Amino acid sequence: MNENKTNINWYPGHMAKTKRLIAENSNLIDFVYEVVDARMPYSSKVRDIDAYIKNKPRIMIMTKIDLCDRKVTNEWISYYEENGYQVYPVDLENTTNLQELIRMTEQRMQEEFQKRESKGMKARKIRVLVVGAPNVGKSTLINRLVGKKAVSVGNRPGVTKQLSWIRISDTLELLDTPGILWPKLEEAEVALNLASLTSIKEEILPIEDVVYHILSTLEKYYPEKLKDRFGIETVDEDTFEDALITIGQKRGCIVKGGSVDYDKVYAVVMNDVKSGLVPKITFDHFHSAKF
Ligand SMILES: Nc1nc2c(ncn2[C@@H]2O[C@H](COP(=O)(O)OP(=O)(O)OP(=O)(O)O)[C@@H](O)[C@H]2O)c(=O)[nH]1
Ligand SMILES: [Mg+2]
Repeated sequence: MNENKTNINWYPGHMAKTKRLIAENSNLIDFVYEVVDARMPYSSKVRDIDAYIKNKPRIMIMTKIDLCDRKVTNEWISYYEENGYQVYPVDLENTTNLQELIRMTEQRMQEEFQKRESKGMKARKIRVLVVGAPNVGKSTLINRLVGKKAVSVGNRPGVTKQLSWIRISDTLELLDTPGILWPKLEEAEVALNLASLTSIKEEILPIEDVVYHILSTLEKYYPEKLKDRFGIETVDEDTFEDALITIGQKRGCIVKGGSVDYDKVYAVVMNDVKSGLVPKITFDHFHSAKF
């Protein structure tokens, strides 16, 4: 997607551990919900996932549909469908009825269960691994399926700390897992998208780079939102400082003496995106992606 390489090597021990535990539980897993964020259907898709979920049947759950630019995200959905994925787009904020997803899962598993039955094996629940990058909505999905708060959620990466099985119904059991990434975030744009949309901890990348990325991505794809929300029209390396000053003045990020508090401006921009105050945006644009 981007020829720039980065040296970001943020792959904390707990992510490697999660992958190891998933591999160890592999025999217990029948099915996989691979969760990605609809605003970054490319950047938030865990790169090395096939290696440890093997050929298990899966559905790609595309969350945060309410926050994405549907036209652009639909191009990704078509792309994944053309490549054999079954995709389930969902707004977990406003959807409580996920019966269709349960039905799709049962349908895909039916053949397997018939095989089992014909071998005289006892019927059992379908065991589903829920896996994906940090903060994409894995635990929220589980809570919606159970119909109550069964696992912790929060709008920051790293909320789920351990694997846990949750019973959904007589036919379904889900394994919640901590968010994972992959060992080297080589594509700069991917790392910046993950940081912009709250899937990488804030302190991992320089915040001014992330804010620059947010503003310049808005300028590129959603200039009207850049104008409406932040009151600016252009952002490039020469005008970045001016843009920060404009935002700072507009949003009251001023220190004594009247100058702009840059840290506050960074926080304002990050928080606007994080809280969905700049809605209908998709940072991965299919036509500019280089696979
Ligand atoms: N608007 C919107 N917010 C969502 C949606 N799905 C999840 N969220 C929010 O995203 C945030 C993260 O949700 P979690 O379920 O904790 O994410 P997770 O993937 O379990 O994250 P980790 O456990 O940290 O890996 C929460 O604030 C959710 O309310 C969605 O479809 N739409
Ligand atoms: Mg979680």
